[in-house]
Amino acid sequence: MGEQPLPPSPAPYRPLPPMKQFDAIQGDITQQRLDAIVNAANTTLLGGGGVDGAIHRTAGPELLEACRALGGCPTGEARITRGYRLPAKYVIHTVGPVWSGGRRGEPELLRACYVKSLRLASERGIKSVAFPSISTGAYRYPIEQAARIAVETVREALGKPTSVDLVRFVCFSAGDLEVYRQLLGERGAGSGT
Ligand code: AR6
Repeated sequence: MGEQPLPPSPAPYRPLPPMKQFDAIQGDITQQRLDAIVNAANTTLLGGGGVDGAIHRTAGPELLEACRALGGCPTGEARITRGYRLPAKYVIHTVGPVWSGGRRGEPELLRACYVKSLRLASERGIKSVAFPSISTGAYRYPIEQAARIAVETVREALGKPTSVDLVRFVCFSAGDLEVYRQLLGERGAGSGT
């Protein structure tokens, strides 16, 4: 056999556009070492149970002090503080709607939580954000409907100019993770663009 022809010379190197991604895991959001974690707070911002309680316990009393200075937050809006003793640098506090059947603006308010949290993140140049399943605990929003809003809203936001290039949904239960995985799988495994 003669010599093999040389392979064609490689195409010139062109950097790919930045990949924006989202994924879902099961875990404790307080342990996430991302730029920011989102808190499912209440309008007082002064702490509570569920993920709010866990975040305040891990962040320490400085977080409560910082929240007190904010003077509350209306439903569907978001505020930002430092993360203090958390591995995350920032906490974005957002207030989800209490579920009362779905005809009192709950879907729009829940959507606004994701939109406004990501807007605040981008204003700070934050690159990675972890979300809990907002409103689906004490506020009783049905998980399938809430997760669909979460995934669709985040997918949309990552398609627009933003500093955020990773969004992680941190599910507390295996059942919630399954719901998110199904939704993420519907259009490719978590690619946001
Ligand atoms: N990491 C991730 N997810 C968690 C964690 C954790 N450490 N702990 C709980 N979850 P909830 P809401 C999940 O009730 O429905 C608070 O008292 C939980 O399993 O924390 O928005 C506030 O002060 C569920 O899937 O938030 C408000 O008064 C999800 O987080 C009220 O609850 C949200 O459940 C807000 O209710």
